[in-house]
Amino acid sequence: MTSENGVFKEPKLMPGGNYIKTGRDSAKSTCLIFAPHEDECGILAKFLKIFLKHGVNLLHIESRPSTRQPGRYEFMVECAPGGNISAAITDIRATCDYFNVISRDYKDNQGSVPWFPRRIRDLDKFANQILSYGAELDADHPGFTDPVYRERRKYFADIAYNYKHGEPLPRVDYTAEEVETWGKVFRQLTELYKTHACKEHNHVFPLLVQNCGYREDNIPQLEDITNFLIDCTGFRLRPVAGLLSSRDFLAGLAFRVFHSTQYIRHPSNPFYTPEPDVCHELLGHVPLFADPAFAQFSQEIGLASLGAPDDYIEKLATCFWFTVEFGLCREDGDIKAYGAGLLSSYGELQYALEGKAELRPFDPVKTGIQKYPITEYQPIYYVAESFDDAKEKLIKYATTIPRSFGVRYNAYTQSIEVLDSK
Ligand code: HBI
Ligand code: NLE
Ligand code: FE
Repeated sequence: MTSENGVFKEPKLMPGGNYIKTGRDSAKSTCLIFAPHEDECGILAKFLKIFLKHGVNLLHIESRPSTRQPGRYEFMVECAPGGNISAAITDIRATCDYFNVISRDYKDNQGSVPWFPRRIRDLDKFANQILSYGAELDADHPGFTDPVYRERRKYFADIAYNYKHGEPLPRVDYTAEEVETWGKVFRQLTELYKTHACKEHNHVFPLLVQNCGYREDNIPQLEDITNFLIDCTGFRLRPVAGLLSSRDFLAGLAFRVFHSTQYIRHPSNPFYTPEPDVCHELLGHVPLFADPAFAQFSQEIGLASLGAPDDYIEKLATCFWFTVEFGLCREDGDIKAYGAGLLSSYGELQYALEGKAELRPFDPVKTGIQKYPITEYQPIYYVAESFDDAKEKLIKYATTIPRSFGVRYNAYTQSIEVLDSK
């Protein structure tokens, strides 16, 4: 497991092999939005000459009435990678009242907005941008020296790489050894849930047993779970090969999409692993995503992250860590667990409620800057009053994130509407 100050490192692109190019890739293009100084005849032709001069190919051109300056027009152009885009940007910026760049390489363009998915299908672009996966397990991972386990992880990675939004989630035949590991985790945890899990988790769990094949001798299938979640809150699962960057992972939540691993932890230590695995996703996360207030809270973190600057992505990821992953909540005077990292670890779930760790009230401003370890039990946990209270605090916090636009999710079109001003 790789970490840097307790935060997952930015992903490196996986080398060759699995990278299949499927037509236009807006994650690699640069999008410019600009309003020229004056509406003069043939202004578009002038701009096109600038792109020609700098060898920049355009994938899409659109002119539209400006909401910033009524009565005037602005242009949106999507540039293919290649050519001298920076030079074209400099030339065009000089002739414009309004100019904005949306790009995956936002660090190269001062003041530009990081690219973010606008349609649910855009999430297909994250598939190959993962941090670590089966074939490249880190040396400190228990499965690193186990060739059978490594091969198996590769199999799961390929499912995720090839998955496209809208397809059924591939069903997997788990081996007897895998089912045995699941069984150990399942048996121990379901005993603890009665006393340690929050009421929302305990409410949903029996429904998963009834509807999705949650049993000691069966690892449930992502396809059955996603159908259940869609009925409950509209949350859906997508298979993922490993860790995504915090930016990509959080963006999925804005669409009520949860990136779920499908492989299972190495059998050497069933009761704690630092990595997400199918036990963690299915026993920890899934029950909570079926709860409407929790689903809303999760989506708000996602919406707040879209196009946010890097330092705020880190703060939001930290808030996510101390709520969705390791959150505790107050319940009729008791403290219960709702964080998935606790609900999937027999070891840490007991530890978290034993009174050995420090408990603090959840407050995004403070929680968002707390450092944390990712490969051992947490020294500090944050306590939420309720999911609604945590959500209100987060929405208030999100208004302090510097961003020149607002966002709204349109559930009918499953797309993000970008609002000109907040
Ligand atoms: N990627 N697949 C996956 N699963 C996670 O839980 C996950 C991730 N990437 C980043 C991440 N978690 C953390 O940075 C969160 O705090 C956002
Ligand atoms: N430590 C958790 C477990 O053992 O299930 C997984 C945490 C993933 C962030
Ligand atoms: Fe998780």
